[in-house]
Amino acid sequence: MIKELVAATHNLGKLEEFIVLMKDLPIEIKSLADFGRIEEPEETGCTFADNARLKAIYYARKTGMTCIADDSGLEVQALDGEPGVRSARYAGKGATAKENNDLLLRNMKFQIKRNCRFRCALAVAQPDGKILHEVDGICEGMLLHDPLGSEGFGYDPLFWSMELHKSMGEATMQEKNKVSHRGKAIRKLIAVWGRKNENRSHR
Ligand code: ITT
Repeated sequence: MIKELVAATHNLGKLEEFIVLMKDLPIEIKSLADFGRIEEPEETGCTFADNARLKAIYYARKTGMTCIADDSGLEVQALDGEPGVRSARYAGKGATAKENNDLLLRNMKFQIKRNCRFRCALAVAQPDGKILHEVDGICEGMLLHDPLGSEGFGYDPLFWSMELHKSMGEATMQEKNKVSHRGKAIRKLIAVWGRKNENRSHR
């Protein structure tokens, strides 16, 4: 079982969620802040899974430790899955969440069909570049016409969760983690780790 894991993200919203979602595991979670300044890699993948793998391997090599990386984003059906893998840079490189959200609302102004989903791909890699685990998670919702709430990060205030009956921007982190794409993906990973331990103890 892994004892130490670097949550390899520069996104503080994701980092906080990782820490809470993995708090009951006997794993020490480190953040990239523990390793000084590390440049971000170019996210050249065409899918969330490609980019999660790319980031996990890149940061594992840079830190010399096992890393977990997340590539995630919002897919809006009426926009053929946009912003998708470009979610963080929808309004341009270095765009703020507000700039991305404003552009999305403009592009959806006359759309009645507002189905959307958050997707998350997670990859865990060793410093030698070996991928140990890959999991994913999806969270379905509807795109609001105006932001609601100030919790969470990114597109959360625009995302209406049918399960929670509120926007992700109104949900507490505990509520969000129960239904979110990242919560589902991390729980899959924890289940895989649990199964591996069971197999070992039966040998
Ligand atoms: P790292 O690559 O350092 O992890 P990032 O923010 O650039 O940070 P991504 O490339 O995976 O990460 O982009 C994810 C973007 O998708 C993120 O910036 C948000 O705009 C959006 N997003 C992902 N998960 C989200 C969530 O749970 N709530 C709201 N927006 C989310």
